[in-house]
Amino acid sequence: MKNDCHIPSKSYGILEQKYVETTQDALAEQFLAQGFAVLDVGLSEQQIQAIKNAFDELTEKYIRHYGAEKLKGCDEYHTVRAPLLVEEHDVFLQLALQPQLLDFISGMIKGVFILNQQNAITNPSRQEYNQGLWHRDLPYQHFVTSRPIAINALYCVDDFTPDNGATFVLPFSHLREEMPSAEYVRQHATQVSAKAGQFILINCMTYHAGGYNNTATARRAVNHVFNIPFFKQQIKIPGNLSAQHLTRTQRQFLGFEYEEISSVDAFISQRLKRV
Ligand SMILES: O=C(O)CCC(=O)C(=O)O
Repeated sequence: MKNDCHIPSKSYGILEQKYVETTQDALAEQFLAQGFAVLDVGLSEQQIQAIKNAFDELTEKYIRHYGAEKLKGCDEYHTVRAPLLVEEHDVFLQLALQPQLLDFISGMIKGVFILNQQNAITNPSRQEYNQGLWHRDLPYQHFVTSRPIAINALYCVDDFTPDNGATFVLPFSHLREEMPSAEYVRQHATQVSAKAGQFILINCMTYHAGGYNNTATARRAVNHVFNIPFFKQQIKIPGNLSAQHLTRTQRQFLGFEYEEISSVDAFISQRLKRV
């Protein structure tokens, strides 16, 4: 914790300085500079509890459906893929379409963006799991961009604490191409604590890893990767989700207007509709 009394407030020789007026501006500044931030979208206790319940019910059904041994065999035991596609658990779709979250993302990714993936992730009690390894969310990529092109919004189903394996990030690592050295990791890895109901926002090029959960209960989260529409979705959403009750903007966020065009004829007729 920084002691604010000792941070100098006066300066000299500065011609330009960024000013922030709102808490959203401050959050955006933190996110752009350090590659991560925590967003509170003001969910009620009831909503937070409904997500906890849906998480457990869906995880249980999913494991029963695919079989624990099969899921363990392909390292998928701690992840439920695309929960927003399960219509009876509407809370996951609502979470992905949370207006304050989408506002923040649209301030960071200029122009169009779509949801690439949503996963319900369990960080199990006192065990290793696949998200506990340093990675980028655009894995195997070693370029960096001057503006975010993909953002992970990790919803905290439970409080994230140092004891239960809150996510570690490497601040500023979205600005350099290579993975920083082991020494840098030891010195600068930062564990991000957050309350249930908040989102940990991570630039997808910021290296991060789930922490070790040294408590007796699992630590639950739902990740959302939003990106420019040039990257294909991990699991196709259009066609697997009914669009009937969605607004045009919601359909856009979910990728309905950015599917690959099947032929030149279809491309031309789509262009003609626009004129
Ligand atoms: O479970 C966590 O704390 C990290 C999740 C993660 O690494 C991811 O969503 O890419």
